[in-house]
Amino acid sequence: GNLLAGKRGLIMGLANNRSIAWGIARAAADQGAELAFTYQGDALKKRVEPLAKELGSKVVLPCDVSDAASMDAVFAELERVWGKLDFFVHAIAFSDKAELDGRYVDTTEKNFSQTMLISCYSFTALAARAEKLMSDGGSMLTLTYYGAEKVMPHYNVMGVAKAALEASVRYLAADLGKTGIRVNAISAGPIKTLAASGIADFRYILRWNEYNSPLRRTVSIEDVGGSALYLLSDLSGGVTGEVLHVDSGYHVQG
Ligand code: 0WD
Repeated sequence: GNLLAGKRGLIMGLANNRSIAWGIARAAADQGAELAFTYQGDALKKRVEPLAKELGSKVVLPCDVSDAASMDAVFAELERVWGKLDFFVHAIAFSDKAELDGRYVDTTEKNFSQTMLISCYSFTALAARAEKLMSDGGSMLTLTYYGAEKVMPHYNVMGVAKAALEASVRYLAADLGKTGIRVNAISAGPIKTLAASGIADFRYILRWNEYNSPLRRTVSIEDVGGSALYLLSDLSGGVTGEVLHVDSGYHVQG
């Protein structure tokens, strides 16, 4: 297909071939997009580089979103090599594993701030930088979870951060719409990735979703990739500020 032919996109949050970012990147590359990737720290470099190469990407850069200079460096390099950007995907979240268990009320100030910074503020910080490369419009996409809307077991402070992230999607959409930039989120059902392995009882959560969603199955990174294609391409030209549930319909029933 060629839904994204001629478009250049930045994918952030690829950790390995089970990452949601990988499902989105593969779908985008399949539709003709030219991609750049970032990885967090040297440990992930050796995992991300071969994956990027597999999709023909020549731009693979380090980025820690808790460091402003590191984000600046990414966009300076994209400006140098591409001059413009058509889309970017933010598939990044972090919280202290110890707090994805027990009670939300026991959250520490330190982990609350860190979770909000990396899982919520970073999307806004990156949007501000990406805007400068999107003078002819563009599409920005982040990943969220139902724990933003309803209390979900063990999601705790991450649910609070995702609620703030979903609100920031709406405010960013309002700010950036005048220049044709669209800002949306996908609320994905649970998928067994590296980040998810930090959540206690995750296997049980997967099974619960399988039994209690209209489609009677969990979703895959390919499901998320397919829906991302719609939001990243001109097919969704009239859509902004939206949170699209890719969760086998769990949110209407669960
Ligand atoms: O069930 C799931 N897996 C769901 C995930 C359901 C609904 C939403 N999501 C969201 C996550 O909250 C996240 O926002 O999707 C996004 C992608 O998550 P993923 O694909 O499940 O997880 P993973 O493959 O682990 O990638 C997330 C990556 C990190 O990996 P690890 O596991 O090493 O933390 O986010 C990156 C990192 O590569 N990351 C950072 N990148 C730059 N700077 C930072 C940072 N400070 N912190 C984490």
